[in-house]
Amino acid sequence: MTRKNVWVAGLTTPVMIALLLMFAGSPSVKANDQPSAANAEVKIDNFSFGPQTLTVAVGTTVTWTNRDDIPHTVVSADGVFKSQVRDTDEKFAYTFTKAGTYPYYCTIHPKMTGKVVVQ
Ligand SMILES: [Cu+2]
Repeated sequence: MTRKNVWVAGLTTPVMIALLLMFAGSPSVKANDQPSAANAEVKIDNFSFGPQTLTVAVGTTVTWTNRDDIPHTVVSADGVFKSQVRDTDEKFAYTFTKAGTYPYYCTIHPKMTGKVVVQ
């Protein structure tokens, strides 16, 4: 080894170790900061969806929870998603992977409507 190579090797090894430690420590932090793992909630209560219009980012999982003491459904007007009948405290979740406006309603009570806007 020349003098120069020894110097480079001596400098590089601690840098490599530091980088390896940074990468080794990062996955748990990244998992928590994942923007694509966003969640949003809609509550169904007193024959209405709240918020009636929900705006979310692409990749967001929206969970509807029936807080009413009456069964409801969450059905996309355009056939994009369709829940089964959700009884009290039952949930339905859908992940929106494309931007757009998604109107939906309850098939048991068609006057119950809501909208998810995905940006
Ligand atoms: Cu309903």
